[in-house]
Order: sequence, then C-alpha cells, then structure tokens
Amino acid sequence: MKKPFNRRKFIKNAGLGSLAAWIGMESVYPIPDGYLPLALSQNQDPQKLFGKHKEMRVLNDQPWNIEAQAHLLDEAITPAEKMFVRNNGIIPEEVDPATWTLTIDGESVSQQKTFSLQELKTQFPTHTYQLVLECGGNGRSEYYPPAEGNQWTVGAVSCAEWTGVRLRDVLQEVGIKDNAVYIGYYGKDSHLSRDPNKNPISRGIPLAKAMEDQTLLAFAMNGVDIPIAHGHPLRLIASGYPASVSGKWIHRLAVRDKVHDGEKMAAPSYSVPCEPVQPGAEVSKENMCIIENMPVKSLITYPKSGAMLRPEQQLAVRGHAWAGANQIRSVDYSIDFGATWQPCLLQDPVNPFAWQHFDANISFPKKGYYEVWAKATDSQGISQPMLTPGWNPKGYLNNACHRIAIKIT
Ligand SMILES: Nc1nc2c(c(=O)[nH]1)N[C@H]1C(S)=C(S)[C@@H](COP(=O)(O)O)O[C@H]1N2
Ligand SMILES: [Mo]
Repeated sequence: MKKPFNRRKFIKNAGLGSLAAWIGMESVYPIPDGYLPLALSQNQDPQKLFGKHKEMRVLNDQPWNIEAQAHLLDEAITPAEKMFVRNNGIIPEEVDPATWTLTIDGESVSQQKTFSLQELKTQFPTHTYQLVLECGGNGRSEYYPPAEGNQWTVGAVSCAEWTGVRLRDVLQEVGIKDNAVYIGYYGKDSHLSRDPNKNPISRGIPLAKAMEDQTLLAFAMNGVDIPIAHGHPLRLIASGYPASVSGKWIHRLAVRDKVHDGEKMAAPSYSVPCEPVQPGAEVSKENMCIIENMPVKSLITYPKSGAMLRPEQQLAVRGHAWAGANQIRSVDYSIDFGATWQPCLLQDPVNPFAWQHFDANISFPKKGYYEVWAKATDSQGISQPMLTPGWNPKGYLNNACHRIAIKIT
C-alpha cells in the first residue's frame, strides 16, 4: 500500500541524513535515483541553504526551526553548522552590510542617532566572548500535558564565540535619559504573513542587562561574519537570558521608559506563571512573569546515547554546563538513576556566560543496561531537577538532568 507523503510527519521525525531510510520504509514504488520529494529540493535543504550538519533535525521549515542533537554539541565552541536555528518569521532576503544601519531611538534616548555598520565597528572597542544562547523552549517536548510550539528536545542551545561592540558603549555615546528602563530590538526579518507592518518578534532586555560587559552588538561569530540564519550583519547578544532576547538582523533599538511592548514581549510568550501551577492549569496573563535568567543545566555530549562497551572498558564521558547569570560550581554523574552521585572534573568558564566543560571516567560494576545522568549545580547551590520541573503553559525552562543510555556487554 502506498502511503501519502506526510511532509509534517517527515519533517518532525527525520534527521536530514535519513531521507533514504525514510523512502525505504514508507514507499512501495521504486523511486528512481536523482529524484527528491519537492519538500527537500535544493533550495529547501538546510544543508545547502544554511550549511547545516546533516544530523541537525528540522522541526519546522515555515519558519525555519532546526535543532542540534546532544552529540553534535561536543565541541567547546559550537561551529555554525551545528548551531540550532530558531526563527519566528522569514529571514531577510536583502542584506547589504555596506548600507546597513542601526538607529537608536525611543522615548528615553537623549537624541536619536543612526550608525552605519562601519561606524559601529570603528568608533567603539571590539570585544570577543564565548556566549551560551539557549532557547527558552529548549526541552519543551518533555512537558505533559504537552505545550504547543516547536518540540525542542535538548538541542536548542549553543556556545559560539561572538565578536562585537558593547551595547553599553554605544548607549553611553548616544546618551540615555534617567527614566530609561528597557531596550527593545527590531529586526529585519518579515512576519510570516509578509505584512510589512507586523514584526515576527521584537523583544528586549532590562537596562541593567544591557549595561553588562558581555552584552554585545555582534557582527562576527567564530571569527567570521555572522551566518545569515544567525543574524548577519548585526545581532544583539545578551547571554544568560532566553535567546529570544538576542535579536537577529537588528536595525533599530528603542530605549524605553517602560518594559518594552514589542511582539512576543507580552504573556504568554517567554513568560511563566509567577507562582507554580498544577500541570495543565489555565493561567491568566496577569499571573505570568517574563523569563529573565535561564536556569542551571548540562548536556552530555560524548558519547552519543546508545554506546556499547565491554566490562573491562572505562567510559570517558564529557559535556558542558551553564547557568544563566551564575557560574557552575560542580557537575556530578550517576549511573544508578540518581541513587548515588560522583563528581566530574569541571573547568572554569573562559569568560562569564560561557559554558563550562566537564568530564569523568566511569567504571561499571557489572554487565547490563545503564543510564549516565549528569547534574550541574550553580554558584548558589541550585542543582538541576531529575524530573521535568514546574509545568508551564508554553513549556519553557525545562532543565531536567540529561541522560544517555549505555550497554555493557
Ligand atoms: N529578529 C529575530 N531575532 C531573533 C529571533 C527571530 O525570529 N527574529 N528568534 C529569537 C529566538 S526565540 C531565539 S531562541 C534565538 C535563536 O538564535 P539562533 O537562530 O541564532 O540560534 O534568536 C532570537 N532572535
Ligand atoms: Mo527561542
């Protein structure tokens, strides 16, 4: 029986590399070599479009939402090909760095000012930091009752090396009024409806966050121009907060005398119940609070889940840990579902808001099935929960322990 091509299901379930497997599985009629379902024609293929690794998982292509898998994030600095993509709208089609400008305006700016990209690059000192970007919805797929939206597993996180000028330096040069409390961004991406009067997203940060050393107007990533999918030619980077505040393709920043009221600032977007609620509860907008710092979290990036070893072999595991504004104090692992924990070796961060690397050599007592769990603890003594934490309507902030399966045979 020939099944109809279910594109959504395919997009949901398939890695980019498993097209052949999918065809073999679901199609009875032989498909000649050289044909591809239209959905994956050349200009729709994220490998070709954005240079993404073939094991990246497409969650949605309208707009593009693509996640990594834990084992793809093994490098200390995330390369562009393994960096998740989270778009709310359509990537800008015409981007010309030579004519790109950034305007600083808003009711709390002393005097509106516009910079060319070249002026930004040459009038202010340049800084480079390794900075974690994690989508507020990373881990959403674990919540029950389920939350609508991209069903991110663990791969909506990255730590790349970002280069740019400090937002603080630019704001100080422009001048802001005493009543300034918030900075809102505007990007050049289009709303899915293509309505030019609508923004797909226009979020922002409190002034104190804007003034931090590591809050950048970035023009380079990993030593080269930012890839188009990640905000070329200019991007706000405010690590530690949900990555939705790190506006891509920015051409305007508004200095606000109130909490910015752009698209997706209002609850329920990027907000959680101010007080914990029972799973499935309805929460009114007045009882939702905007997410600020992301919680403590870690990821085992080696080995890939499903590794097999012989009893005499030791397993070298490693990964990264991060905690919003805090440093990581320790990472522990468990091979007995959290009954006992052993410390991992932990490295210091290269700079604030960079993820920290951990590793451990693990011996297993006997043959059989194991899970290796990792649990990070931050500088305030707060650890990751072992189960999915506080349910919330949009499925944000799941920082439950990551785990991989191991077989000793
Ligand atoms: N202009 C603009 N900026 C944006 C977005 C967007 O859709 N448009 N998505 C935000 C969200 S929700 C996230 S998680 C990050 C994703 O960054 P990345 O695609 O570079 O990984 O970008 C943020 N900045
Ligand atoms: Mo996000």
